[in-house]
Amino acid sequence: MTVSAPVVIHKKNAVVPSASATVRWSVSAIEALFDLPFNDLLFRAQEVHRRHHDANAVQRSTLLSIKTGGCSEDCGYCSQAARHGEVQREDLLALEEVIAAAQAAKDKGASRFCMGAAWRGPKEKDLERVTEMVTAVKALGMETCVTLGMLKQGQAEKLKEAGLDYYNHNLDTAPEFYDQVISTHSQADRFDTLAKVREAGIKVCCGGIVGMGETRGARAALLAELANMETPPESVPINELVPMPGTPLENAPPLDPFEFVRTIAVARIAMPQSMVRLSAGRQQMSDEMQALCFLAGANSIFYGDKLLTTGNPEADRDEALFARLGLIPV
Ligand code: SAM
Ligand code: DTB
Ligand code: SF4
Repeated sequence: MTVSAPVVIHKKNAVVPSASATVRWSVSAIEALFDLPFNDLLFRAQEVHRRHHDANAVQRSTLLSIKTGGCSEDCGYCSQAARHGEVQREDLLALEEVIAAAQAAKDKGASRFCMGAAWRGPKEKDLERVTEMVTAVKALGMETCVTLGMLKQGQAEKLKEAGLDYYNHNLDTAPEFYDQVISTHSQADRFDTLAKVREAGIKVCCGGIVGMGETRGARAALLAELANMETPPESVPINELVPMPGTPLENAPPLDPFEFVRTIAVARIAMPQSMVRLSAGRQQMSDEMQALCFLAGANSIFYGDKLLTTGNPEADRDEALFARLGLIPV
């Protein structure tokens, strides 16, 4: 089977909604990649991966939930939505607690520290406290990332001034599936914040979740949206749904593991220069499954025994896996 080559466009520092983006990858070209025989797809992904990245290097970021639960939004996958009533609301952490967690992550070998908050978006006084956290974590010699929800005018600039390297804000799913999963904000809102982040000169971390009962076509449409951004995200987290009790998606049908590996491989081919992050869902994956994901082009992970509210493989298990596979942490 032949797969049409991407149309290359070169416009720097811009994120545009898929509706108006130049089509670098059509959804059907992405679907054709998904439809390849598994071995052909992985071979192509390895070729692209080796052309653009060190084949054995894997970047490690540690996550910390700096403000947990009580979120006003209704994302169908998320345990932190107040209306799903599963996670106790906690206040924004104290600066000292954040610094201690970042230092511990650095001591364990993480190169980036990502702070997540269960907000629709930050209030000004909250943003001020987050900027202090960013500056303090940066001073430890780590890269910084935050995910705080939607940003208002001027907030991205404040984060940039504080020393922020990355802002995580996912498109999460295909445009046609989005309002079946989330009703309190739209994908257009997400693009609006992504544009503010780019404009401020912060690197973009943007991906999505698979395994929410979406079709393969929807997975292809999500990857096409990401790949067609004028500047594709520097970092693309691919999360496998962790079905959380009490959420509308708690009984979502499990995704075929090979389909998850295919999603990683297609992301790698469609976004050759991006870091592709094997994100949520790793705790449920075997070592063999993770090895396939690295072979498919994943080159970053979340590292440390907790994501935001759910578990992640213990650092020791990851160390052992890296040693067995000859992977080099960066
Ligand atoms: N409130 C902010 C937002 O929505 O952008 C930041 C935190 S939110 C928890 C960050 C991301 O975590 C979501 O965009 C989603 O991709 C991912 N996520 C949340 N719950 C998940 C779950 N149960 N399984 C997999 N990924 C999940
Ligand atoms: C991302 O794409 N995945 C991370 C990070 N960005 C913030 C979060 C995963 C959350 C998994 C569910 C939880 O721990 O609550
Ligand atoms: Fe709130 Fe983010 Fe969870 Fe949505 S994903 S409910 S915005 S914390």
